[in-house]
Amino acid sequence: MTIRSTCPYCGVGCGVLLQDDGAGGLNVSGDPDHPANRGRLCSKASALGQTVGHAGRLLAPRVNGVDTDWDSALDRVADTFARTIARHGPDSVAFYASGQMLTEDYYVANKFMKGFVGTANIDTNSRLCMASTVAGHKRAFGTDTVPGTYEDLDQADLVVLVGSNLAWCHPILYQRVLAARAARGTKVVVIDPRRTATCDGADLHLPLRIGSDVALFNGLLAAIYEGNAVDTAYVARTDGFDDALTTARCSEIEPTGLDVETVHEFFRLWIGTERVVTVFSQGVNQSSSGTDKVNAILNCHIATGRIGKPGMGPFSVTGQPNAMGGREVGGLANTLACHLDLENPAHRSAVRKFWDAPRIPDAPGLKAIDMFKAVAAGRIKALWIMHTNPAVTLPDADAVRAAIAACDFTVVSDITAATDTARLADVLLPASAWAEKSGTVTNSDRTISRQRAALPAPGAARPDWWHVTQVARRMGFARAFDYDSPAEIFREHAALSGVAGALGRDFDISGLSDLSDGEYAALSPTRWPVAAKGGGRFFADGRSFHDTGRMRMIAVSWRASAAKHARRFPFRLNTGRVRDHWHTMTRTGTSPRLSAHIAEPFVEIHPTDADALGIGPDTLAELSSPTGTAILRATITDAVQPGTVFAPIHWTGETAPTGRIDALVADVTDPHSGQPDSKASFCAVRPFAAAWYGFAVSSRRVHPVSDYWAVARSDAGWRMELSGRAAPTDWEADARALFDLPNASVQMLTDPARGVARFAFHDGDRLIAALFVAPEPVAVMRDYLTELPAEDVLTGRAPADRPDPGPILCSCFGVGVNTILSAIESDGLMSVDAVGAALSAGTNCGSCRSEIAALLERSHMAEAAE
Ligand SMILES: Nc1nc2c(c(=O)[nH]1)N[C@H]1C(S)=C(S)[C@@H](COP(=O)(O)OP(=O)(O)OC[C@H]3O[C@@H](n4cnc5c(=O)[nH]c(N)nc54)[C@H](O)[C@@H]3O)O[C@H]1N2
Ligand SMILES: Nc1nc2c(c(=O)[nH]1)N[C@H]1C(S)=C(S)[C@@H](COP(=O)(O)OP(=O)(O)OC[C@H]3O[C@@H](n4cnc5c(=O)[nH]c(N)nc54)[C@H](O)[C@@H]3O)O[C@H]1N2
Ligand code: SF4
Ligand SMILES: [Mo]
Repeated sequence: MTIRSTCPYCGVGCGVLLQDDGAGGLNVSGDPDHPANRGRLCSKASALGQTVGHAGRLLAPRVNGVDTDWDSALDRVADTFARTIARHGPDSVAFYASGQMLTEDYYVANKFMKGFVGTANIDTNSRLCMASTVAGHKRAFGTDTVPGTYEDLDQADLVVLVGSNLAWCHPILYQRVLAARAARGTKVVVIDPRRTATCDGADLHLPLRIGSDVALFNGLLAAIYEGNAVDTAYVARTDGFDDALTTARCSEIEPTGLDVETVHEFFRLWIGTERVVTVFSQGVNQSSSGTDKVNAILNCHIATGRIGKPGMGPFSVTGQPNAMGGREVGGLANTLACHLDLENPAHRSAVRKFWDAPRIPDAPGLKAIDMFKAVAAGRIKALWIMHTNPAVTLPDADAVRAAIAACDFTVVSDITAATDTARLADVLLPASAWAEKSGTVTNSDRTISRQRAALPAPGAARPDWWHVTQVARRMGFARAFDYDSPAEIFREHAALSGVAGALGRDFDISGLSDLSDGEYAALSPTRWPVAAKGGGRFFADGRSFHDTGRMRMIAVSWRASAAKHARRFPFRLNTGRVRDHWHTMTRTGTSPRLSAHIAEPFVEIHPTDADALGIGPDTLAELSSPTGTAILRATITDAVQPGTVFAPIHWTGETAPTGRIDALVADVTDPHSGQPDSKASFCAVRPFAAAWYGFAVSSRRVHPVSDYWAVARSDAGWRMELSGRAAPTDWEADARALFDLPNASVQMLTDPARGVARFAFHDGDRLIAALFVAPEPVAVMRDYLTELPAEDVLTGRAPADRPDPGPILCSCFGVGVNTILSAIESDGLMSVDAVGAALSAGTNCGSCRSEIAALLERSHMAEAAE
């Protein structure tokens, strides 16, 4: 049987087909009928089948570290919350939710806190993700609504990607853009301080200075005016044009650091192309001027009337699978359900009446950063964290970790038994994972898709909505939380959106409020507005959801960021994502295929800086900031600008404890949205004083204790990178302790004078663990050794007839960099398609095509130089 569902990763919201693999797992393929992906999948989704096993799953409720039954755990949560509220008032408790929760989970969590506990202290990790867009949209449109649809990307003649690494973070949308480029010659411009994989398919890259987007888009607005490109009829229906333009015309391009020619080329292209979509993501949102950046972009589209029409518009792409659904249910501390406003008395009273709720707070609650500060200060005494890992992903993460640890009472609902956050919980509630539960999610273009259970939940795991309703019932709210299925919750949410619609709000899916259970089960992807006119786009007519009915342009100015630490911490730390991992890797980290692309945390440093600091390739670098430290592998590359470094966000206390990058990130926030600036912290960089480096493979998971370690899954077990400040006196004893193999037979090769040692442990003929140590970064064939081979272990090299594939680039077919490079050279391959024809690389999901293109370029440049 084939079950249609939705990919649980990014906000593109691709449809997947799930089939029983006959061994308790799933075969996952793309749904050819889903409008987001039409059958395609990226590398992460192609490996979903490898992530549905039960290893590492939380299987039973746990109170104070001891497994227990549901009744005891739920009673404990309900009693403690009720007691805390009775003693200290409703604002002494808080809920931290997630844009990965299903709409039904999210709706009941929000109803529970705002309607029945009576506090607005519910916020979500979308505060770290979409909050600036929400605030920017509301300022311009009077509602948080994405004007366009994915079809606009197919129909555009110019796609501008601002602070978006679309090739890695929204791969299927990137494939759509590349398809449009092939079909109609769509031009692609990337605006990013870093040269990313996305730039490989672009016509123009603007490597602006971090944080300077407002200056660039103000320049564009002034150029639109000077180039007579203003749509005067459209602008006549808006407010704020004169102020916005005056401010923009006083603005300088200089803060961007870009050369004038490149900037003018971009302006000419943008102004001269009617069908332009400006896509933006975290390089825009995660900034101390995030909301202003959003409005600077919206201003240009409003001024030209290029909004809500085929092939044109500003387009905020959502990160998490249900970031959009979270905005619909009002999951933020300053919003109410169904695009209603918490601070609007009429909205409040309509929702209160609909819910038959005792009270709804009239002031916004604590936003994420302030919420955890209140936890640290002891003002929040009971905290419930659901479907997110804040001990890793919030800025100033060491302080957040300490705050959670010190909180009187913390509940964590998760699928994973050991995360940095779960380890701090008083009560752990086991959740059903995506393939085991039912509900809906809304993607970046407002399409609501069903997630459908295909596997039974293991152990005692139950869906998140059930966790909330069970606690709510125990706290005396039985009638309001009397749901038995997600379908019931969905119908109520849809009905409430009708109330919102009657109050003039745009989010109205009341047409779905009388779906039968069967119709809900069969619901096919549905874009709202449900009664769609104009292709399901908004704002082409210039009407907004402000009381005046008029759009607003907002005067915004570039502000230099406060550089109070610049002397001691001279580098700017930019952070973001890699292609094959999802956030804190609790799911992608269980897939050997996805772990093969990048197996450890790294920092990109410009060659000039690396030289000046004495940091060599593949050595380790130590980063520090006013809040924390990190040790990361140095990747020396001119993809980053001098004076800046880039590090990924994915590593945790479980996978690489010195790679927790948010320990370094300052909790600076945008004044309008409260979103943290995760892309521009101040830090210092220096070489890590390594006395030794190690590489290890093992058939079993081990828990190293060295100053630096990073562990990753491989097909045969686990692989590890290690390093320390002081070399041990007895390598063999240390190796045995590392692998917990006190008595296994060992082959070794040591040269104490050179500081080199190699050990291979066997169980009979089978290699079960090996360790390679050297005073410099260990040069062995890692991808060969991770297979736990039978031969040539201590040499660290594959036999001559088995060339080392190198780091895996194409994760679908397991094709490595070396294999691709040697095929390019020996067969004279000239194109990505030729590489695909020869090796299959890049022919399935296509996520690695831009990296293959970069290898081709590198190889041909090297040839030309010879
Ligand atoms: N593979 C993968 N895909 C994902 C995710 C994942 O974890 N892994 N997570 C999902 C989620 S939740 C999100 S929010 C999205 C994020 O998707 P993206 O926003 O595309 O990803 P990031 O890597 O966070 O940041 C994007 C870029 O912003 C750039 N940037 C930094 N500062 C500035 C600036 O001042 N101006 C400009 N113009 N650019 C700047 C960075 O160099 C970076 O390349 O990805 C989603 N997709
Ligand atoms: N420096 C820096 N920091 C960042 C960012 C950045 O770019 N730079 N990006 C920010 C952004 S945009 C985001 S979205 C956040 C993401 O950060 P988080 O949301 O904290 O990261 P995840 O790893 O997605 O956490 C999801 C958790 O939910 C669990 N889980 C999985 N499925 C289920 C389920 O069905 N139910 C329940 N209850 N639990 C489940 C997982 O095991 C995991 O522990 O990080 C933010 N932090
Ligand atoms: S682009 Fe990839 S990760 Fe995102 S929804 Fe589609 S298949 Fe999933
Ligand atoms: Mo995100």
